Amino acid sequence: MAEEHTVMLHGMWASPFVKGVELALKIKVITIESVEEDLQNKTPELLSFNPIYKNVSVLIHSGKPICESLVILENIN
Ligand SMILES: N[C@@H](CCC(=O)N[C@@H](CS)C(=O)NCC(=O)O)C(=O)O
Repeated sequence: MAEEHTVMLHGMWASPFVKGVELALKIKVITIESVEEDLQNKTPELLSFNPIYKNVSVLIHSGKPICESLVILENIN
């Protein structure tokens, strides 16, 4: 049951897009599980959640992915 409400963020430490999302999540006190992506060798999960652009950040909430940092920020607020 708890897994259904898990918030996961596929990111990469140097990405400014990911930094913005992480900051917003921190401000909102939303606990996340981070998945660090190697952009030269992306996880199958990232490729299936964001099959067109294949980039970070991707937030997964209750198993549903949200791509694009600005869309994620809108959903957090
Ligand atoms: N418009 C996207 C841009 C994200 C983006 O460009 N992410 C880069 C890292 S900073 C990325 O994942 N690059 C991997 C690639 O293009 O293969 C957003 O706002 O989330």
